[in-house]
Amino acid sequence: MSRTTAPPLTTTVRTGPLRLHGDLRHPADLTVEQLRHFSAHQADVVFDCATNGAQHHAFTGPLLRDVITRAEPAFDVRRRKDRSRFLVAVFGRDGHRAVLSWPEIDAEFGNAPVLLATSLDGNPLDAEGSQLVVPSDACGARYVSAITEIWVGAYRPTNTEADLA
Ligand SMILES: Nc1nc2c(c(=O)[nH]1)N[C@H]1C(S)=C(S)[C@@H](COP(=O)(O)O)O[C@H]1N2
Ligand SMILES: [Mo]
Repeated sequence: MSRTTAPPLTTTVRTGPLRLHGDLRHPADLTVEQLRHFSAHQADVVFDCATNGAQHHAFTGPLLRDVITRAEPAFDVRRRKDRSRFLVAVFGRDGHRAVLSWPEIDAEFGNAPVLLATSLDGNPLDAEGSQLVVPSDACGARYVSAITEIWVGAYRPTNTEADLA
């Protein structure tokens, strides 16, 4: 039988959970609802956008540090020089991506209060996906929205003496 009416259009594309993976003992797929199980923080931020000028937003969500810590990065938590090797890459659904370093958000290093937002200006982000919030950034490029993936891993130089040690 041929189709006589068009299928209903979906206006909201619901994202899948955010994939947290890499050098982690407990990689996880996390929904925005699951991010609400972590203790929530707020950030009132202003950042500059190259195309739209100054943007002012209020975000709520857990600290990126707390979410990654739950997944247990494969470093020795007692050793600062082990923790200092780790990178964090954040990917958006449209291909936009940004990197942070673990020491940037580690309490004993930069201690930056970077969030994984569950709401933006009071609106829940369940349909859109979480957004990275980097309050210490002057520009908006690392405020990656509609996050699909976060990779955590150690930087590994090749063919150096340190690598062989
Ligand atoms: N997924 C995704 N997130 C993104 C971008 C993008 O292109 N894709 N652009 C960034 C840039 S350059 C800015 S300035 C802010 C803009 O945020 P706003 O639209 O809430 O003002 O989003 C950031 N997050
Ligand atoms: Mo921007």
